Amino acid sequence: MNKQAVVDKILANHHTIPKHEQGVWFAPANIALCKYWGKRNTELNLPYTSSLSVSLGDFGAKTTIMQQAGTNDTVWVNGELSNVASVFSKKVTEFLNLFRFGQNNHSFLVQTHSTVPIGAGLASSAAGFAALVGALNALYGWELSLTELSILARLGSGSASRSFWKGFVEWEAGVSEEGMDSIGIPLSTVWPELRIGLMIFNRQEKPISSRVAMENTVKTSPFYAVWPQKQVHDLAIIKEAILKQDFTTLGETVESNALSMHALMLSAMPPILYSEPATVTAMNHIWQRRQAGLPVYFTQDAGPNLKLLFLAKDQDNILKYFPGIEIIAPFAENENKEKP
Ligand code: 2P0
Repeated sequence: MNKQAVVDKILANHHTIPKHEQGVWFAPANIALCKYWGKRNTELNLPYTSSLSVSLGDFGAKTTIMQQAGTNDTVWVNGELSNVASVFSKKVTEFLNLFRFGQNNHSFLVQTHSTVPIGAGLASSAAGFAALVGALNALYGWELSLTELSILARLGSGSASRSFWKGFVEWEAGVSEEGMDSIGIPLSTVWPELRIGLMIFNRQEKPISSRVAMENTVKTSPFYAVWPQKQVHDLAIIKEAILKQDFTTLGETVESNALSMHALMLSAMPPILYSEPATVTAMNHIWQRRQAGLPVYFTQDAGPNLKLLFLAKDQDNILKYFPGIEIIAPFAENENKEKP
């Protein structure tokens, strides 16, 4: 089954002409605590393993979409017109091709405001595709469930399937070939004291996309065969730690999960190394502080930046030892829907 067949199946008997003048949607970015790394189906972004994330509250993408005359889509990002030849515009246009319903006399005007640095391993594609799908749903008046939106957004980017809810979200790998069971599912547990600190060393576009890196890892790492077992193990522990609000177990497992994913990449041929010298220096700093009694852990995605995990009670100390980091309270009231 290809992407179009999945879209057509979900949208059977739904409007193919916009019901409204425009559609607007905000989607939070999300950080995986238990990572997604490797696809059993690269066309549909179906993963080998389930993963689990926490959404970043107000950090994300707000997208407005409308139809316009002419055949070329127009994509604005943070107030700037994106070049039609850019990788970003091409990705958006290619994804929108799934939603043209054979009507080629118009195109889309897309305006996205992202509070997440694009391409810096901070899940910008997750928020971006989730917001785009949400905005299409609003434009056409489909009234799809968040689960259905999660399936559609996954076709754009796997991690986008987790960006439809606040707080903790599991993306169930599913077993079906067409992926209708490969969906985001929110966890009911809230953990208001949990904090994420963004340690950003580099905001540049990453040299190798996670898509390509994932494929190369699966194909060439001699250790990939043990990754699914590690994931099943870590996911169970992380879910229980969340349920019991056991921060030490959560932090230890999250950090180990991220480091194992990066170890897999290092064992690929050719090797993939997202860490930079600043990343390694920061890791050592975190481990030293932890040894000195500060409960702080990290996770790392497909980029050199780190995300710290800590609790609200330690915020002053965290800021003392890690000055300049951006702190996110994932369970705080989300104000984004009111923002322009
Ligand atoms: C994650 N990452 O679980 C993992 C951990 C990065 C490291 O999902 O190919 O943009 O579009 O499905 O979702 C980043 O990869 O990949 C990612 P595609 P995606 O968050």
